[in-house]
Amino acid sequence: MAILACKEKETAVTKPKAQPNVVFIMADDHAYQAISAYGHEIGRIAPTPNIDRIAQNGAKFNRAYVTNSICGPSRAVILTGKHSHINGFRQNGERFDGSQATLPKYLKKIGYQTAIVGKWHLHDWPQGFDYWNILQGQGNYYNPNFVDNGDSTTINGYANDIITQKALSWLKQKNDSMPFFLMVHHKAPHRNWMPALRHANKYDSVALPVPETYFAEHKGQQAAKEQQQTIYRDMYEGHDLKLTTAAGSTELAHNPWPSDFERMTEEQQNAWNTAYQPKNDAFHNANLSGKDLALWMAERYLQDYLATIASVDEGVGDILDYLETSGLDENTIVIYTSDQGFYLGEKGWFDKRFMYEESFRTPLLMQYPGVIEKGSEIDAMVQNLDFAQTLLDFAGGSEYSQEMQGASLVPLLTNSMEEEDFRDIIYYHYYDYPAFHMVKKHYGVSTKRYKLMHFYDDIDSWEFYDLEDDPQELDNKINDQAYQSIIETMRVKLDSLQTRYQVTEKEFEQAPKENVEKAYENFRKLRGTPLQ
Ligand code: SGN
Ligand code: CA
Repeated sequence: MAILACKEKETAVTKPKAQPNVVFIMADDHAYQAISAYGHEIGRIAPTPNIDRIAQNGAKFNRAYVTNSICGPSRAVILTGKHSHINGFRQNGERFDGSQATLPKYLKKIGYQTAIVGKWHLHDWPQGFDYWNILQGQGNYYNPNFVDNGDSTTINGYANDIITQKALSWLKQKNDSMPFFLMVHHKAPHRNWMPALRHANKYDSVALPVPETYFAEHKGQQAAKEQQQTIYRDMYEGHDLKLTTAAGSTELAHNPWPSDFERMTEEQQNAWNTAYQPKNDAFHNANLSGKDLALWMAERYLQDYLATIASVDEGVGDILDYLETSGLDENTIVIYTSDQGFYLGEKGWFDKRFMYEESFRTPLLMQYPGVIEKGSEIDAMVQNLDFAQTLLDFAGGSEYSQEMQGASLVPLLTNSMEEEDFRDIIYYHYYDYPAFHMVKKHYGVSTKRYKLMHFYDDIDSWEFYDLEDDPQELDNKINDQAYQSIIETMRVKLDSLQTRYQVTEKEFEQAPKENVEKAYENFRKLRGTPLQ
């Protein structure tokens, strides 16, 4: 149980050591496209050198997926190792039943001290943590409210910096005679993408790549046609794009939730205006419309989104530095992930929710010196469902995984299993409708090559993709004769996974029609009149 501060860094890859510490760092809505270790074009312009250190020190999962691409549900899956319909938290806004068995509770049983700082978003106080200090609700970028073991306080500063500081303070005062599990949950890069003041102009002078599919028409994709997360249609000019009403003015354009800006101190507001006013004035003077305006919106969105990540990356660097200088790194597993993926303009979108690749996938990097080979890459299909079992396995508590629905990733991480022998198909189920962005309920299965999805509730629409021929998922082949036999095989696999995971009829219920109508009305009002 003691911390192994051994200095034999170069030891060959071996069996897991006894009771490693765990630092689990999770961002909110961090697309893998925006992590340079993943090799996307964006990473060359906006590198994440500290997050990449984890990939260099350990493993990069190239096919990590979630089971339900939305915040609260993803967090509940991570804590329980069970699908949403089993842990009971299917959509945002529900209350997590904190009395159920969770990873931190099991880790405590086997001798760990446990802590969480940052975003929680499960609408109940955390259970199973010796220390918790969480953002109230979604949290704000500037001067956020934190709830510290029950007491709420506003802390001046920038959310990601405060979260890193809280994590470091806890690490410095923890009990050194016990192994620990620390969850560090960042606010960024969640909407409305407000960068730290020091990063507010970071990407102003570079052209960020707008995806080829930015003006996609969603042919044969009814749910994609009916969503409300299209950058050039659904973003709020003031709140999301930080635009002002006119050149020379600092008054924000359309913004249904002024509190994000109003809570800034006068000094912060002045610094913000100094950073944004020249670029906003230039926008007004350019008088853009049509496609040029849509492209400008993508640029502004990407600039802000990536600038919020800069502070997360710095925070990861501070934590890694601390682990290294204290010698703790030798016996500490460090994980970097996100609660789901995100759209950076692909298909015209921001947000997540869909089972299409960008939001279905999530970044996953893991280091554990001497156990996980440096610079390794894992192509097996893994899910956030597997995290709890993996950590229990490393910690010597796998007897507590019996009722969990994932699989331990330890054999993959220690090279004791061929990737082909891991699972070859994964299950997905999204429920959050009607809700923000009006993405229809859907479920489906995916192998590395094929994906079958069914959108339901007030539509009934099947989609099928051959990811090898059509990685951008533009060409729905559900009615293509050439694919009928593989589609049939995928339907059988879908049925058998639903049986295996105990999905019952209850999961396919429709939302009351009046709730859907009310939601459409509410979002129409919130939207106001878009720029043309
Ligand atoms: C907020 C956002 C939505 C986002 C949800 C869920 N609007 O409501 O765009 O989809 O959170 O995000 S905001 O303008 O108020 O930020 S999640 O990460 O919590 O699932
Ligand atoms: Ca999220």
